[in-house]
Amino acid sequence: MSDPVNPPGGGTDVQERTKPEVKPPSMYRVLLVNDDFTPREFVIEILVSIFKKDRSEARRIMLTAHQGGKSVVGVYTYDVANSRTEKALRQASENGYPLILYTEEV
Ligand code: TYC
Repeated sequence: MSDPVNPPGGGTDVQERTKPEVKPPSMYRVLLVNDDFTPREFVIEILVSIFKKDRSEARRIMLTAHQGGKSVVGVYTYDVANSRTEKALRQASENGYPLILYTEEV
């Protein structure tokens, strides 16, 4: 009978890893939704101040949502996506605007 602790052949082989030990973190997409009331400039300001976009990129993201209904703001880790989205929603609501952003797993 073979001994599982000291297998025939010496048992010195190292088992090759088939899976990485640590999974990369799941990533989350933040989406911006168009509405008829939030001013364009307010949307741009949110994208610049909270999502660290430069003005021309912020304007492009805003216009994509304005024209097509929604736009991808960016892809972030769970914590960054959710904290920035919550901050943006809070600022919009504090200013009386119905702006919607949401996150989804990539
Ligand atoms: N549609 C808005 C307006 O005409 C501007 C706007 C753009 C609002 C993008 C939200 O996600 C948005 N004032």
